[in-house]
Amino acid sequence: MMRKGYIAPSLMCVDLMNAQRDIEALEAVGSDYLHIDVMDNHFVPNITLSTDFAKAVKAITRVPLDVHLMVEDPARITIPQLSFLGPEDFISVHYEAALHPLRALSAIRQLGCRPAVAINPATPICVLEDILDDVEMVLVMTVNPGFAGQKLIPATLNKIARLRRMLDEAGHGDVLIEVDGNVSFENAVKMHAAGADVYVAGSSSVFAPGATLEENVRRFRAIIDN
Ligand code: S6P
Ligand code: MG
Repeated sequence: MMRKGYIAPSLMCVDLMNAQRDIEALEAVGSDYLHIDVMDNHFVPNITLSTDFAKAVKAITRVPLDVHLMVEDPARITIPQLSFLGPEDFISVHYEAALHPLRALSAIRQLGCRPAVAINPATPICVLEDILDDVEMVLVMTVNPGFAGQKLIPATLNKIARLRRMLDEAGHGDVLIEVDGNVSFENAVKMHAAGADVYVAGSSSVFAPGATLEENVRRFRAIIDN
């Protein structure tokens, strides 16, 4: 049985000089989450959006936020800086970036937000086995983290399917699977078939040129809703 899909446009791809206009358009057309990439130029070789940006977005939208932390030692400074988030918002930490992933996940829970763990394409799903009680979502990177506009790593499709099976068999069927990286209209079909729930939509779908944000969101939703 196909599960309901949720769309999470990636704000790293908005026109920064018109961020509020784009966020309002994404809200009006019914985005389920707004995905915010926070990087530190150490865990990944880039710097994009910040916790301050997330705070500014939170002030102008009712859409839940999905804050993806690509920072080393996230519990030290970054998670406490997100204390303005609410119970509807996700914060994800990378398994590879937290020396003590369970400590970081419990810091998210203590903040009153929804904890999620993210894994790089090269990280096997078996490392999640002892974390599943502590997460509401697993974010599967389908490209190496750091940049928009990359190509899907094909092996990650099978990984989504194996993770779905692992979650169901472990009695954690309620844990969502999020996919992030080159989630194009074409790749979303395959990710949906593999069992993904939350789709980070960036330059290869919702922000693709040639159509409006509204048209692209509608086209995307038709794929993940069927
Ligand atoms: C990448 C980041 C992502 C990107 C998204 C962009 O490190 O975590 O959330 O913003 O992947 O989408 P696309 O379609 O350009 O790959
Ligand atoms: Mg991301």
